[in-house]
Amino acid sequence: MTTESSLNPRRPAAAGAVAVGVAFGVVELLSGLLSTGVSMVVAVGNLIIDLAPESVVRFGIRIFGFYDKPVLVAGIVAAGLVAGAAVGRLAARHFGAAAVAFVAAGAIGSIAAMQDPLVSRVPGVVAVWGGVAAGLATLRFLTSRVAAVEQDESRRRFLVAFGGFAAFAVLAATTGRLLVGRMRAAVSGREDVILPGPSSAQALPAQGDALAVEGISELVTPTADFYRIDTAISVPRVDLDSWTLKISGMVDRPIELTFDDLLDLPMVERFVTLSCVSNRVGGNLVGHARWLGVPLRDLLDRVGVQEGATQIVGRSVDDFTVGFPAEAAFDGRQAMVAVAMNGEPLPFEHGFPARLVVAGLYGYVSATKWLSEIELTTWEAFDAYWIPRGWSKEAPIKTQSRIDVPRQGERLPAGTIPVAGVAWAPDRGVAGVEVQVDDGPWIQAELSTELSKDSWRQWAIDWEAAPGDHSIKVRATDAGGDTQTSDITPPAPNGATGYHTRDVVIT
Ligand SMILES: Nc1nc2c(c(=O)[nH]1)N[C@H]1C(S)=C(S)[C@@H](COP(=O)(O)O)O[C@H]1N2
Ligand SMILES: [Mo]
Repeated sequence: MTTESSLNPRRPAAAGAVAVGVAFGVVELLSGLLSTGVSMVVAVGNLIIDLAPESVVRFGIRIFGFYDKPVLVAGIVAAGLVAGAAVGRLAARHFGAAAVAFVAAGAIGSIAAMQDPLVSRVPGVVAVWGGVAAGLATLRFLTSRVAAVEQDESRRRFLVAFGGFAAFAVLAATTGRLLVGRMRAAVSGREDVILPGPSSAQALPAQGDALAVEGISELVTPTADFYRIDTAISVPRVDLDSWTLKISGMVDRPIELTFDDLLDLPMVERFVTLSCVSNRVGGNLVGHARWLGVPLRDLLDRVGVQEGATQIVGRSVDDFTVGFPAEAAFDGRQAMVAVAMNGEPLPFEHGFPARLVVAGLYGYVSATKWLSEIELTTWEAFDAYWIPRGWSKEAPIKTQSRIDVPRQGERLPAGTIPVAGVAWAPDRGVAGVEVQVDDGPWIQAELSTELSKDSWRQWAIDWEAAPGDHSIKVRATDAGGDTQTSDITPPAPNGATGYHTRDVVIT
């Protein structure tokens, strides 16, 4: 006689987990076949990020850094499989209850698909319910096998069925991922972009503009080394054929430009330092690149900004938003809709086909990647993405300096040691950098040529190092004569302050 208690409890759990695996696999496969746009697991991840309190999101970014999104995706899959094991046990007794759990998961997936701006809704929802159906069918089948008597024969059959479904799940998911990836790469049109020349460009750095110190940050950050920060789990691959840039809101003549329209406008090319507000003192969430784009002012003059418009809102294809004072487009600073970075069309990670670059403002209030709309409104009428999450609405980049060499804790022989790094104060300009060793005097460092007020400058000194433990500090002064503050504050809510310090051992 077979009773529940005589069953191997691992079988129902395994059946439930593999049924969820099949559901994931079929959702991914259908996502690829139906061209939903992004993986539904990613869509669920986006939903979680949207619903999670800001502190949790920040915590994830801090702990997992660049891997925060892959970790989230892996976590969703793992949680699904664990929940599946529980549902499998339930199914052995009440299949109806297990079915309800699957339907509930399908409902969450559908909500994620509906609210994710990068998902085509109908295919997304069809993929989700296709996965639910496949998962339930798998569970039904395996549950009937589980109920068979504990014999070698039944065990073997269960294992064969289990292994078959597991292999199918992995194959379906992999195929789906490949299809999604291929489709997104093919449709973007990025390879075919021919960049126009700028009507006004800053001279490229000449030999001798940069300081020759081993280990110092390059004068212009290579694109591949440029930091990347955004809320996107999978980088949007915008299709140029359907992409437009709207300029809307408090303007006299709203327009909608195609990428070709944008490229037909006069372009400028400028060096601008971009920094993330989350950059810690001495951190590397800052970079200096050459940006080609249309001045924001030119675009706004075309549409005619109305009296009383005090805020410029930048929206991206994935619904991320920034907001900054409208003044920034007209006060003479560099502010542009950029289409190229260091002479190449924007990489997908950095906002292809177009992004905002506004000198002197932290990225979270200004630098919208995958830009889809520029809206003129009032300062009071709208708070952009990070503002309700506790970050300041006004966010000028603070003057900062960083020691690149020597490294923290490095042991070096006594003698002449180069101490070097970079300093930035966009859009004011860096006027001077000073270095202090232990309690010694502040020593003026040599500076690289100033490419622009928005550029970072390299700095260096030759330090005559005597044996012992030493602490090296750096501070910069902007062109207005303001020296960065020694007060130590964290990145939240509007940028870290304090002097970057490195400890070294001289032997
Ligand atoms: N669409 C979109 N644009 C965005 C963000 C984002 O999350 N989504 N993050 C902003 C932030 S916080 C920063 S610091 C810069 C970083 O630009 P980068 O990744 O090209 O270095 O992009 C900004 N633009
Ligand atoms: Mo940022």
